[in-house]
Amino acid sequence: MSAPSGRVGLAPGQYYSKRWIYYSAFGEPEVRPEAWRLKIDGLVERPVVLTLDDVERMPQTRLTRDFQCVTKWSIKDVVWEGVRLVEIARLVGVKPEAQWVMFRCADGYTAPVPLEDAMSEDALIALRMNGAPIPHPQGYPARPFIPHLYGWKSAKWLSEVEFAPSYADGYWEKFGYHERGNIWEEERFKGHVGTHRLHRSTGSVPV
Ligand SMILES: Nc1nc2c(c(=O)[nH]1)N[C@H]1C(S)=C(S)[C@@H](COP(=O)(O)O)O[C@H]1N2
Ligand SMILES: [Mo]
Repeated sequence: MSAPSGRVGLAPGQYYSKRWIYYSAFGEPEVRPEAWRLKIDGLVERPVVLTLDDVERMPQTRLTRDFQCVTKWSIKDVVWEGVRLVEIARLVGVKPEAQWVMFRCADGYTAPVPLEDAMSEDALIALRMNGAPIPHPQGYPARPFIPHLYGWKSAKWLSEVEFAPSYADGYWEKFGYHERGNIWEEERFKGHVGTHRLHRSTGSVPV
């Protein structure tokens, strides 16, 4: 499966690192797999609330893609597995007025992405990284992953996918980070005068 742009690998202005840096702007929430739910709602014909079992039973896609944080570190060749966002969209029937997707998380973190980017063929709701369930500090049990967008759009501890008519800021966008965040266009900040601040980390581990 190819990226929509046909491009994979290290994006401009990035460097490969051996270490993930775990970010959690609101700390790490407690997540119990049996209590976890994923709401799919907003501009859809048939809103649903999915259990982890439900998501695991949907067709799974596996792909190898780099992860690229806007602060310039990238992790090479991460193996991602999960459900394609187009499958989720098909399940609920997205209305034609929908233009944006807002990801909402158990910790209160939010991240918007254009519908078009979320509907690219390699955009996933990931349940597994490198052959194992997503580790808790990295967003267990689910995080969206859209390879051509910066890592802040990969909202950890995902709890809701909302289809929306228009753009709204998420957590980082309020600090001046870009509406879309395309890695090939280096869409790091809105315009050129972002009032951005540095990410806060809770530690790092070797891959
Ligand atoms: N819930 C939540 N998701 C989040 C963040 C966060 O602070 N909270 N940080 C984002 C940022 S800026 C990046 S680069 C990645 C980092 O992923 P990692 O913690 O697995 O390294 O998570 C993204 N998703
Ligand atoms: Mo990031």
